[in-house]
Amino acid sequence: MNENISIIGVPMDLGQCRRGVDMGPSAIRYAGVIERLEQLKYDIDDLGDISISRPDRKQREQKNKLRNLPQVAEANEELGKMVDEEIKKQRFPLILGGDHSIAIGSLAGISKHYENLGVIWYDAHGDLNSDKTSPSGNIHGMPLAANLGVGIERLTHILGYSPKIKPENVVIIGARCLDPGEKDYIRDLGIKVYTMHEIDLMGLPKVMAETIDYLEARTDGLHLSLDLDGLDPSEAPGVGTPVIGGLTYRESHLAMEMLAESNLLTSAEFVEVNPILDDKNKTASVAVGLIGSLFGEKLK
Ligand code: HAR
Ligand code: MN
Ligand code: MN
Ligand code: MN
Repeated sequence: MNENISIIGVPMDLGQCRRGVDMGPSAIRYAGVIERLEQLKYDIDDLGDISISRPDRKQREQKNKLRNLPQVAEANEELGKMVDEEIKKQRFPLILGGDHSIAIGSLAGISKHYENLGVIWYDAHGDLNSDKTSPSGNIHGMPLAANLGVGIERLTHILGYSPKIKPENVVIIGARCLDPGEKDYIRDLGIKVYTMHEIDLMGLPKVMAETIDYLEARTDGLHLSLDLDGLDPSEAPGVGTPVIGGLTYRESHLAMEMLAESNLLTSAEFVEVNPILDDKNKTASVAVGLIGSLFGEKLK
């Protein structure tokens, strides 16, 4: 693994309706992410948080199929540029959210550097909606679609190119809340998905081993996009859209260790931590525990 990590906080809460997820980056820092990585002898550059412009009240009250689109798009352009710069400096971008809409900017900056970027989307949701299929108008339900080139141009063309990733290079893990439009899309494009059903049947170790083999064979870089709501709400309660029946902390910890052992990872983001909905910063601590495993705590 790259020994140099750049941390970028994205205090974004405009991709959904619940306040508090903008404090995610602070909560994860408070839970000790930097100390944890420094103990593992990484060189850490914490770039702080990018600034997010707020919509005024009139804008907020507008009925729109894409809530807060201008602000979300603008922040993602900014994030994309920063991520691109850090990769040029040969540093590993570790992005802390913020709601999942920020994965549009992350991948805009990352994917420029790879012909076939692989993505593991660890999430209860598919995030495969567009303005046409979204039941909510919330952009945090759209980032995977936008990165695949589906949706409106303001989101699909961040940093001026599209698509960012190919459907055959994506693996979704932990899904258990997919909208009808998302299911159609998964079926049409043949995206590889391990829902909780497959995880229950096969066991998480087999799922991760298959995922790693599959992506290793076809990709030249690997991004982990981990939405904390992929975990069960009993262990990660501080998220805006909890869905019962999720992955346990131990399963997730093992998934991170297997990724560390694979030595394939080139970037990562941890999103949707909402400290206001949390129980004594438990979810941020879970995120830090997972980050420790992902960066090879067991191996070092
Ligand atoms: N699928 C629903 C929508 O589009 C819910 C999205 C859920 N939110 C997330 N994303 N946390 O993973 O609105
Ligand atoms: Mn998500
Ligand atoms: Mn989710
Ligand atoms: Mn362990």
